[in-house]
Amino acid sequence: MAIVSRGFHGRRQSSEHRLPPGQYEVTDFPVLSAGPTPRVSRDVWEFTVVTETGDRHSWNWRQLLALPSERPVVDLHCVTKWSKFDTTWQGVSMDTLLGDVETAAEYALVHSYGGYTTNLPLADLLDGKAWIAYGYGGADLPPEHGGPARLLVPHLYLWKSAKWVRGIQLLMQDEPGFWESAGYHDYGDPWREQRYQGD
Ligand SMILES: Nc1nc2c(c(=O)[nH]1)N[C@H]1C(S)=C(S)[C@@H](COP(=O)(O)O)O[C@H]1N2
Ligand SMILES: [Mo]
Repeated sequence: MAIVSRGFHGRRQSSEHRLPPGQYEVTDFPVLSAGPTPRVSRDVWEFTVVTETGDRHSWNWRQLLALPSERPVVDLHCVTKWSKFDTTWQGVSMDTLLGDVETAAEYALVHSYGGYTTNLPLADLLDGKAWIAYGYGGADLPPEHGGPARLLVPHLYLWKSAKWVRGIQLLMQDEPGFWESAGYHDYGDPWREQRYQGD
């Protein structure tokens, strides 16, 4: 998959070809949180997928770490216009977590510790496009960037990558999350510059 292998081989693309329209490159890693950083202890941390029929699939911290993990190297694009190239993560693919989940749902509403939510089509969580990430830059994911674990869905603007993720609700109909209810675009493709409703 191109998005994963980009950091491992091949010529680096010049930065202008990696920058979606309206973005500029940063080298630091800005912190953007709508509220205080929740401190979630790994002892009580749990990630739960709830299907449209109410079936629940939960993983505690030990169970998450026991799953096969991947090390995606991806570019991040924030709607506030910064992009950061070649960020290195460790986490469990959503394909692994959703592999045994029976569902007819087409939409997902992601929930975080602290109350943040964001929505996306279920298809955007599958086929190697999304991870529950617990490592960043070779270390544990720091709390301000979403540790213990966050959703990583780098092909969409970064507000879709819910920090302090606690669960995903699978839905037959699309339901807007926190920023989507406040006027941000429902889908948020950086390459089509889908920042706000109507873009
Ligand atoms: N739970 C939660 N997740 C969140 C946010 C938030 O406020 N709360 N902010 C989003 C936004 S708008 C952005 S740009 C990124 C920022 O991630 P960072 O702080 O690791 O750069 O997290 C996203 N995930
Ligand atoms: Mo953002």
